Amino acid sequence: MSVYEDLSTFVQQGRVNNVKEIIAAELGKGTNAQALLQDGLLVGMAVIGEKFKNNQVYVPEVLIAARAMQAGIDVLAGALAAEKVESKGKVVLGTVKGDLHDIGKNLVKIMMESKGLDVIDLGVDVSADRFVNTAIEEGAQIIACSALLTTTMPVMKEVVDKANEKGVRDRIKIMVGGAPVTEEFKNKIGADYYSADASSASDIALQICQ
Ligand code: B1M
Repeated sequence: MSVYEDLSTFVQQGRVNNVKEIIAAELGKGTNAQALLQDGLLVGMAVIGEKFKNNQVYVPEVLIAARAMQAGIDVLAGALAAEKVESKGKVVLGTVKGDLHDIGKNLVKIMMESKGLDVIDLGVDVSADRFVNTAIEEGAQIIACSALLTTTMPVMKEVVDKANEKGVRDRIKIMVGGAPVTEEFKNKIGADYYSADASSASDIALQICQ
């Protein structure tokens, strides 16, 4: 089995220590961090996601797999992020109200920070008010919202409405993303940018701030 297959299997089995050990060893050998993420960790989580959909595994198994994946990302974080440079802009990031999924959001944070952006991470279950008020108070150029549930996507529209209400849409751009979110949905709610993955989200954020 390749190291990527091992990583995928250990994520599925929730074996935190094995995941951390493999990643640390591979980084030591100079293996590409993005490849360990894309071809190992994310593959394992995709398998679990598919099994969850088909009722072959349940929430506890998903949760332990998610912990193993997050542990792997934590070890990778240093390698994914470039050296901290002077701040190129400020982003207020979070997962929307009612939604507790944070692995993708955490990846977005790592990638944005690797581009020199200053990220204020509000965590999960973030209300529209909190997104907009924090962005105003902190002088952020971007609000970045993540949602993984179809039932929580409408909170993104609340963020757009709240920003309109406060009259800040000319200076604060709203980015949306997460598995169920699409370009079409972004257009429908009047947000500014959609991106399918963490890497393109960080590219767009950097363009906005430059
Ligand atoms: Co949940 N869950 N979950 N879950 N979970 C999904 C999302 C689901 C699709 C599974 C399924 O049925 N196949 C389904 C949603 C169905 C729907 O809405 N239509 C679902 C469900 C139903 C639920 C519960 C309701 C289950 C229950 O309790 N019965 C519950 C809800 C809890 C809540 O939030 N209120 C729940 C709970 C959980 C766990 C706690 C067990 C765990 C989360 C742990 C955690 O996040 N700390 C969990 C997990 C792990 C998943 C799956 C299996 C994996 C999600 C993940 O982390 N993927 C997921 C199935 C799936 O997505 N295939 C599922 C890896 C991550 C890197 O990808 O987050 O998509 P992702 O991020 C990507 C892109 O989307 C993008 O960048 C990343 C890649 O580079 N991206 C952005 C993300 N945010 C972005 C923001 C941007 C731009 C890009 O700009 C701002």
